Amino acid sequence: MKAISRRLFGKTAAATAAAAATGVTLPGLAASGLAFGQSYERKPVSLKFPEGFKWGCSTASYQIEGAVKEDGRGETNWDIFAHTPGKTHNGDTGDVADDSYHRYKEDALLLKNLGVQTYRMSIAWSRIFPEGKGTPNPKGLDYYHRVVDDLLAKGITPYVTLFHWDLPAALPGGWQNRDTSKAFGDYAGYMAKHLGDKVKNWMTTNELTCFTDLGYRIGQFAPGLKLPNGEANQVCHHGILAHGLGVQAIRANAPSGTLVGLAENATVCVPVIETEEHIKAAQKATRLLNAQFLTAIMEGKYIEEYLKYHGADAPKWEPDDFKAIGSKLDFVGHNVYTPTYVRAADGPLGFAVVQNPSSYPHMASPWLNIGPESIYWAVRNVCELWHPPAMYITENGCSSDDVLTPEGQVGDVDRVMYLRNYVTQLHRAAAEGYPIKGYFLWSLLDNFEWADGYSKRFGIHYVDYKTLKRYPKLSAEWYKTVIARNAVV
Ligand code: GBH
Repeated sequence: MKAISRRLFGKTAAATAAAAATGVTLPGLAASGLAFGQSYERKPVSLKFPEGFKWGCSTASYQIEGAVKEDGRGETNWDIFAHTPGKTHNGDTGDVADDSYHRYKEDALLLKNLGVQTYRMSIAWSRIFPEGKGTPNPKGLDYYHRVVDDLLAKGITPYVTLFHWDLPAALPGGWQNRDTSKAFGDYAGYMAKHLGDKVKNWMTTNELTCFTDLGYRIGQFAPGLKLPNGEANQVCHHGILAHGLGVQAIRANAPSGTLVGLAENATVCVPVIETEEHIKAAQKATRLLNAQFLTAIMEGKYIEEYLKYHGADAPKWEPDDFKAIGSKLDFVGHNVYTPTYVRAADGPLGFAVVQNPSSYPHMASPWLNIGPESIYWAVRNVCELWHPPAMYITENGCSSDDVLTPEGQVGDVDRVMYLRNYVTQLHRAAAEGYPIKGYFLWSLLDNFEWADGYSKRFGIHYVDYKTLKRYPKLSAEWYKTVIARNAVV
């Protein structure tokens, strides 16, 4: 007990308390000009976000829904991949996940309790078109009507992603086949037509590099292929083509006032030092390192450097492809997790990527390097290069080694640390006048983390996978306060 109180109060504090009790001013305190108990004239800096700034949470169909065989849902590439031995941690699959398919009302209540204005969710293409195209499945559409109706009734605006990696397995050749891009366009148009009276904000694809490069070049994600460079580049082209055809189809089928964008995870180039030369280098690097995806979409072409670099391996395209790919967007959604540090350098590129030392800090996922400024530079680089009318952070969050106490609490102070620092940097972007309209935290609840299965938790609600019960973590309490004050706390 003595040891504890010494640790709690320390010698000086104890002496101070004693002095206060006797009305004596300590010499040390007198030097500050303040009497004991008197406060500093603190001038608090309030990091308020612009009025109308939208706070939300983000999820994806295959990661939360489960119910993979229900109501006519067709099989997807991820069902097959996850059920292939050795592909996911522990052989985990999305068969049950968070069972959100049945618990969507409960999950919407979690959102409501947070006070979010918005929710970013995705639609499982294979619930709508079990074969990827052809005959639609009315039960699938009904389900999303129910989800959206429930959100709207709770005062939450849905932002809907059409493709978050769960590709209908029946589509021959998957993303290697150009027809898949067309099938996506048709599906996007169908959704805009049938849900467009209720959903006003659409995103085509989520993170192009993840379902193209990671699926077909690196093999870490479904379908797990390691294609040669030329064929992999063609897959990437089909990805951006799908996005473009999706934008066109949504515009053709949705009522006026509908807003269309995408959710990209462009490489975020952070200048090593905030000086003119490094800032310029980071901007050049942003354009070049994202040439295959966001740059092609924003500029409606493959830039020369990209084509030259790949030579005979460059993708092939048809005359009208870039009319679709370069379609004007109402907003750019950017998922932000980690920084890539860039400096000015001599040579034709004018920049160099600085490798992180092995001591670089990361969260529970080894890849998740902590770099709060990345969220600021994600906004600034994209805005300065391409001037989109609006931007959203469509995902930001982190994994942490959460422990549920017997009392049902999770003290994820590391997640709060991560989030607070990123949101502070996002505030800077808003305060400087960039058109950043909202922030979606990844994720509402722990879920199927792709190849990492259930081993990595990204939620601000803990999910007990035995009971499927949800528990708000400390980070949920923190986020609720941020939203209530529309400010960094
Ligand atoms: C996003 O992906 C996704 O949109 C979302 O579904 C996901 O749950 C969330 O972020 C959290 O991961 O193991 O070193 O080879 C983030 C992109 C792609 C980053 C795969 C990690 C693996 C790196 N992720 N990548 S490594």
